[in-house]
Amino acid sequence: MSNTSTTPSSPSNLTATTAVTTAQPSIIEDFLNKIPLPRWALIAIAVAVGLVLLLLLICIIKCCCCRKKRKKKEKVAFPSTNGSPTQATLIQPDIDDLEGGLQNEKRGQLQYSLEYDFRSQEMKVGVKQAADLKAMDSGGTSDPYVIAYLTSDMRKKYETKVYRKTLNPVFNESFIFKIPQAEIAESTLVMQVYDFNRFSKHDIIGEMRIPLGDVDLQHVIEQWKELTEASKMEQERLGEICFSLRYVPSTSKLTVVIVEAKKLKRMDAHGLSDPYVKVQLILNKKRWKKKKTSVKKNTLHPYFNEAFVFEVPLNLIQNVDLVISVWDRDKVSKDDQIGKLFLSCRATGNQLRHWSDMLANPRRPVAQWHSLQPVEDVDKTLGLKTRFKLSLPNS
Ligand SMILES: [Ca+2]
Ligand SMILES: [Ca+2]
Repeated sequence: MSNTSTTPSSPSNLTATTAVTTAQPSIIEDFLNKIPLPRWALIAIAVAVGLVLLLLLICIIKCCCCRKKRKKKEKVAFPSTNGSPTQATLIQPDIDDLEGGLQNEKRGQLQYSLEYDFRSQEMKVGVKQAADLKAMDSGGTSDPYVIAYLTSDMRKKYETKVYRKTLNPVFNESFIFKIPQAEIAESTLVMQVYDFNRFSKHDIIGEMRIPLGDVDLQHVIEQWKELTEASKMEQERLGEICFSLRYVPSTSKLTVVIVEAKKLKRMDAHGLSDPYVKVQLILNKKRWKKKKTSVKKNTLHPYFNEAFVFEVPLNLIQNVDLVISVWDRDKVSKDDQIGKLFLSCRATGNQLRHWSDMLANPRRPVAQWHSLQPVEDVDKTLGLKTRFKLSLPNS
């Protein structure tokens, strides 16, 4: 034991000490010599302290890095706001900023009036005029028109005339909505101002939503209101379709010409849609006859111009439902319905008008645009349960 211990008295140690002393003069050496611990213990302590310091340093660096990463993550999470709710809570302040920015965009104002007749249960909506509308066309103007509807019955939509090249149109049109008093509180009046375009899809300038539950309908209301950005829900429209109808009673021929569709909903994740149209006749709630157009690949604005002739005797024309549905062809999975609508004597609004125009003008083709409606809604109205669901295109 004593041989290995490095006491300063041992001769071998003395030579080592003098060697160190010549290399690093006295003060540190004196200090170390005064500490009553062997040299190896001092080295061990020094190493331990060094290790602790190193560990501390690593901890500090790691903490700093984590904080930076977390900040980066918050920034990355922002674009995918429709992601998980945890992300949404993380980025709350940024979303507020964004919404503020969008709402600041001026879209113009709309003057409207509201009058409810409690006796006839009718809501009279006046679309008076608009001012300072946002310019949507390259010439710095717009071609505005207004679509008005109640959320309680989306099938009934009214449209004003289109006013060309103006940002301050005077509409002065009024529309009557049948709505029971009991349904008023749940319903919202929506007025959307669109810019008409002859050769491209119509742009929405802005909209106004008036929850009728908040309105005092004892009085006639007339006021101006600022237009806001159209809500996402309404922007996600299913699309519109134009077709003409012609009925010749003497030959019992019903001719349906599917002209074109526009603003169709995008159904394919990596593309647009591959639309085609099915034309179907339903008699007494049962599928009777059907035909379909060709498929137009990768477009939301397909042009078909395809005619279909059905034989429908005059005595059946009152009992027949004409169902027009737009489908998206898919190679891998089964085809999806984008939207549909039906025309017959039991239809409402635009559809009923088109059908009765056709009957009132025998032998003359009558063309009209229609908004596609959700498949479930139309099927429900038609009374088609699952077993009557329109068959798949391949069947
Ligand atoms: Ca325009
Ligand atoms: Ca497709």
